Amino acid sequence: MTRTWWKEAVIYQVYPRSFRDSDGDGIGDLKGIEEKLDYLKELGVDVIWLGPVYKSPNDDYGYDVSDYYEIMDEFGSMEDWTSLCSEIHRRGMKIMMDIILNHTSDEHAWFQASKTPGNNPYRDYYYWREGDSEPNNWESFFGGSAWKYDEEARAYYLHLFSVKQPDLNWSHDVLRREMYSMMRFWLDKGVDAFRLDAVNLLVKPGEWQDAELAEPDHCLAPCGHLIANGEGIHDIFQEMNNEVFSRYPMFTVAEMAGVSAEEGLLYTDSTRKELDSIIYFEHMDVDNGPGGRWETIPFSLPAFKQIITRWQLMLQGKGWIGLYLNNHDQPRVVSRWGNDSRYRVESAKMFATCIHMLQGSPYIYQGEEIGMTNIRFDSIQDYRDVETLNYYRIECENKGRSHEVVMRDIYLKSRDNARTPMQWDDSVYAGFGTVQPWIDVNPNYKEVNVEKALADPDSVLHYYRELIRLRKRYDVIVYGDYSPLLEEHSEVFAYRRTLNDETLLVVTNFSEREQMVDLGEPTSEPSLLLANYPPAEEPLTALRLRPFEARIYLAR
Ligand code: ISL
Repeated sequence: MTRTWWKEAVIYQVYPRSFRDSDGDGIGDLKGIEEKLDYLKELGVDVIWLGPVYKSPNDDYGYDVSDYYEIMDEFGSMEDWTSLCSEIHRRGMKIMMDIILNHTSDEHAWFQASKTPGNNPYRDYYYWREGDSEPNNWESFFGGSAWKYDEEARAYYLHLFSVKQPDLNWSHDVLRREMYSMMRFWLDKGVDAFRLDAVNLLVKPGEWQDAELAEPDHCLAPCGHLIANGEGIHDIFQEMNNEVFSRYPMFTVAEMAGVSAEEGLLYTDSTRKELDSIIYFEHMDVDNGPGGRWETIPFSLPAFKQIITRWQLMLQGKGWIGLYLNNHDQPRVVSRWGNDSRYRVESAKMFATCIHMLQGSPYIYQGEEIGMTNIRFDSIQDYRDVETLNYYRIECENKGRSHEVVMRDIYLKSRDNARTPMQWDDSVYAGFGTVQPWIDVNPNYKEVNVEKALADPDSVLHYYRELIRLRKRYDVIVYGDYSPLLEEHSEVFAYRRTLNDETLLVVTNFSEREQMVDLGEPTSEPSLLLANYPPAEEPLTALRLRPFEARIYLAR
């Protein structure tokens, strides 16, 4: 067992726009994050992942970068960033930057320059295609065609995400070098880690063949399977590693939709010198129907367990993953697969237990640690996310579906579920700021907020602190081998972790009903390390699990 700092780390994701507004413009900012660093330190997290803070017209809230070397006006200045970075370091924490490589904003100087037809050094930074019609039938992740015609350029450009996010051409040597020096710029400023956005899409196929639209992939746009993990992608990461990552004491986590465990191993196998770890999507796609992510089918625990187990076993001893159930693109898991009314606290703690005890580095998305829930706005006017707004327009206006029916999908899956302001206290605007925020606060803020959670020893927040404390104390949580238990059970997820003479038993009830389970005769007397209910005296052979109950046992 070789100790690796980032394997031991817990990462906290800040969505800067919604974390804390310090200057009264309704938008979160860098100074606001700095104000809350003691809170994060006390929670026990090691790394703060900062969502994109670069200059951006905010079509996709920072994921459309118009200048990689400047800070977005709404968030503050480069001085504010430097101060935040040093305050994070002063508290013994580290900073992870979100790096967007697949596309820029259409307002980026490169894209503007690339429009001039003819002999132009920037033309091939993007995918421009001349002709009378779109080069193929590809659709974007955010709905509608993946091609847009530009009058000035007299050509179509490719955008896998919004029309304001043109895809960069990674086969272009000069462009790649530009990107490597941009990454070194941030590392030279003291950044400790990168979260690499959507990077398994970097390579596009040499031919622009049509996609099979009748069979959309569960999580990718209908063209996604033609693009994801394209030929030559590993060469790019080996080059990037050599040019950038290997020169710094840093770590990388790659966000990749449409990746199998086999492919995940290729990307993160430490001997291949590409990426350190991966955030995969397969387990989050179990409730997506054949029509894609807006079509919701019931959650299946057996399917979920199979995916988790496949990844755990595939990467064991070789690669590494980021563990998560929440982020800024996903609805809140307590509302999605738990029960956000009667069992909000129990189910939030249960999901946290299940995720934090697996092998990998756990990610906590802001507000998850207090059990924040999904949002339901009556009017589409109150939504802000480009993907959600496009979906509403296409479904209602183009396909003629009713407002009520489309809103049902949006309540379940909109990314805005996770983007409402952080709930700090029960004052007006939940302590996020002093004026109406850019997106409305969840009305449950009087009940669900940090101040209240700090004062309640049984809160979700105190439970997260315990989980993190356990991770720092028992190596088995970080380095132990994984083996599944009760594989056939449809309501209970249980597994074992082992390292030398330490064994951890984790048992989680994913249902609202009581479950009787037999974990087998223990080899030694197990002790209960943590549970989300008062302890019950039962042998491991006859556990009676209450709704959403979670327990962690240690045996030596
Ligand atoms: O979340 C998804 C669909 O809602 C995914 O398809 C997601 O868009 C994809 O995995 C990439 O996500 C990342 O890049 C996007 C950005 O909008 C997301 O917020 C980001 O996490 C484009 O930069």
